[in-house]
Amino acid sequence: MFHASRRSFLSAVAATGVALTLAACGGSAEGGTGSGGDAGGSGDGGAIRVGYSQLGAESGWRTANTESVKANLTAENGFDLTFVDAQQKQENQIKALRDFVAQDVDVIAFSPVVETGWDDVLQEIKDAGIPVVLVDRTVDTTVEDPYVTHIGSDFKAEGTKAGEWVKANAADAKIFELQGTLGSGAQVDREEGFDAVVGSQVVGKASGNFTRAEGRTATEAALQAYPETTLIFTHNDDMGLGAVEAIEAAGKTPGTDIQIVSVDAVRDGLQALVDKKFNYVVECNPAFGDQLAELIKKVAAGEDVPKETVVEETAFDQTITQAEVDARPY
Ligand code: GYE
Repeated sequence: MFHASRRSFLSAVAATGVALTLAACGGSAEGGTGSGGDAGGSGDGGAIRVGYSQLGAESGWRTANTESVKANLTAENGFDLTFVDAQQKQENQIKALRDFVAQDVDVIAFSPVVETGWDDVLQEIKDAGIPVVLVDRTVDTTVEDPYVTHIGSDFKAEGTKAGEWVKANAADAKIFELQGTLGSGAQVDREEGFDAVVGSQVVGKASGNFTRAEGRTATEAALQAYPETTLIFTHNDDMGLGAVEAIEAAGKTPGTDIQIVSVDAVRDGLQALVDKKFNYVVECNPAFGDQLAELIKKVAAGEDVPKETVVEETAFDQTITQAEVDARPY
């Protein structure tokens, strides 16, 4: 099912109390780790060596997610983390994954920037017998059983929630859809969920690559191309905040002239709700580092884990208070 035989052996050894001998052997491979790593773990004492490829630092969500991962995969919690940021480039991620294979880490965790294009590297990881924990976004691959477990959001359900709010609250809306990184699980599935409810009202679509700057430029172009737009569905808060800038620069009022429905619910997005510039925000929860740490421990020990862990999320409208926004941890 998954390729944890070596890990099962490690855990069995640990359970019988000869872990120290084994850790000493493992220690001889020292020096292979640390490229881009900043966790400072020494790798001794039986720590679980995790190679983590984060896809980038494109949004408030991603920053919060990185903080949550780093706060939980600590040396004190028994991890030796090598964390590498791919700056939203798939080739950087593939390189990091190959480095992790060369370092023979215990577990590889990664958040894939797009869904396709992973076949070769996933096969290499599988051949090396290193278990993969997929974080946040998903993959679409021909490799069989490419990962042991996935933890992340139900992006389609997020899109559906957004669509249902529009259907109930802005039934005649003419919608511009501000898409995330094209080909990413978050874009593909949010769009599918949303469009299944109100897709017939979508007058135009363009990608803002999940960043504020590109969200602004895409909206500037959309205001010209689709002047009939009365509502923007943005696949994340950062692009929505860029849209606010574009709408205001065009002399219109976001939240009123053009309503904004968003996903994420980072503090800046929720502040825009209080300020009546956003109308509805579906939560996407980035703070699952604690659950991830537990999963990785189990995977490293060869224990059974669920194939899917879906993080819990809610949604917010303009009834949110300033106090709630101020209490938001990210
Ligand atoms: O919604 C967006 C980020 O994959 C869930 O990526 C994540 C998305 C998140 O850039 O802000």
